[in-house]
Amino acid sequence: MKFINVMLAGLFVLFSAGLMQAETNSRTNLNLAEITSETGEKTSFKVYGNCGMCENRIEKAAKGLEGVTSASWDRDAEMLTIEYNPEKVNVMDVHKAIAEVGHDTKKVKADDKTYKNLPGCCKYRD
Ligand SMILES: [Cu+2]
Repeated sequence: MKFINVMLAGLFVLFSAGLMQAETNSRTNLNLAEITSETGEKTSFKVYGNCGMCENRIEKAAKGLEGVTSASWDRDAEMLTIEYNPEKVNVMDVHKAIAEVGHDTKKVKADDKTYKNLPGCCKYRD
């Protein structure tokens, strides 16, 4: 009988330890999620373009970079808004990636050859 009590006590200790461990894990995950959202930054800058095709091209180029979590280009204002993790990507890389697909940004100009290959409706320079 005494033996069974010891066994039960032992099981109880193991069980409690398991629960505490599980709680610690979920707390750690929560903290990581908080840190990630705290380091996420948002910024907007000028990106030249015309149409819906431009919008897709610009957003795709920005989102193609690791660390960029969202990208939205406003056709009327010709402004791109991105959310990104500054530990993984810097904004200058985003400017470069967009210029590489043919769109001038406030800081980086697309080269003429790439620009000439854009569809007619996307030619934004005059
Ligand atoms: Cu276009």
